[in-house]
Amino acid sequence: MRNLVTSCALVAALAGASVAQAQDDITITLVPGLTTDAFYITMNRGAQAAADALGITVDFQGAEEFDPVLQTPVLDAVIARGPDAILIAPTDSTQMIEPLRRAHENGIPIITVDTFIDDGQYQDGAGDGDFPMSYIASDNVGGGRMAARFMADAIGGEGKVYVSNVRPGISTTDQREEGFKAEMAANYPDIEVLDTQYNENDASLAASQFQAVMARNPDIKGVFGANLFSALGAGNGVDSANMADDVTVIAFDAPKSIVDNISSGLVDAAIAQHPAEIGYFGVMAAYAVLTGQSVPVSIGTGFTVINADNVGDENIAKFIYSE
Ligand code: T6T
Repeated sequence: MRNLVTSCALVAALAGASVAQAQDDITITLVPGLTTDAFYITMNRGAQAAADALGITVDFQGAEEFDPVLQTPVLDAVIARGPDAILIAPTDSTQMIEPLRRAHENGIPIITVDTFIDDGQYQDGAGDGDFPMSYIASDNVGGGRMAARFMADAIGGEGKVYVSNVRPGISTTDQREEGFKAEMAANYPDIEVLDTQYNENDASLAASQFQAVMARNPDIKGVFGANLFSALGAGNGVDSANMADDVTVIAFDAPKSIVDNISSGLVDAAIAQHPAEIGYFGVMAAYAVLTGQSVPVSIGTGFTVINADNVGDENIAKFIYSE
């Protein structure tokens, strides 16, 4: 009996050693929407935590702007290096299909994080971009609906508001706007949603757009900034116009700068995504694919709403994005 136990332990130890060896060789590349955005920096933190837990390597390779023209050559260079899997936040739901097909045709499993390609419903036999294994992200339509409810409450259910957004074609921000408008149309008939202002992910442009909208609509009541730079810019625009007491800003995303603007009263609420969770489960899903497990075709991650009531709570600190 003792010998059997000993030999079982030995077999287990050897098996463990060979798994550890194989894990040492696994490299997953995370391609963010852009490298300098606190959202993706935080996602990488979660990805590294999963890599450490698994004993594998995750590297982070991206462009400096959120732009499919810049993301494509980065992706091509990643494909040429041949990682075991790619996690990517595609910067355009249509334009990134063909570049990602090249990775797929090279036998590299793909998981999209944050944003999706095509319709985001993968592995269902429909659409040109059906090949990624999984999509791990916030519920962006639901988040847009949440933003609309916070906005409506803050402005007393009536008045003019608009969405400050990046550009059409980005799955996440398109869905946030869709959810925001759907919630307003369904439940708040006295709120008028003005034309969306597209800022190309440029906070300075988002700030000057607020001034222009206010010049045309002096009775403007609120702005929904549909991502970090849109929200930061909208807040700065409201601040420069000295309108913080009259205009509600609801932010998507929660870098320190936006959280500081909640403390100062400039931003009313921030819908913090959980980017570290997206990165962590992205790596876990890729590892599952690489080790022959099946994976969910989509994994939804959560939100934490930060406002004046909870901004000082110690439990909130972990949801503020890393920079
Ligand atoms: O809002 C995030 C991300 O979810 C979106 O896809 C692009 O913008 C951010 O990275 C924030 O800048």
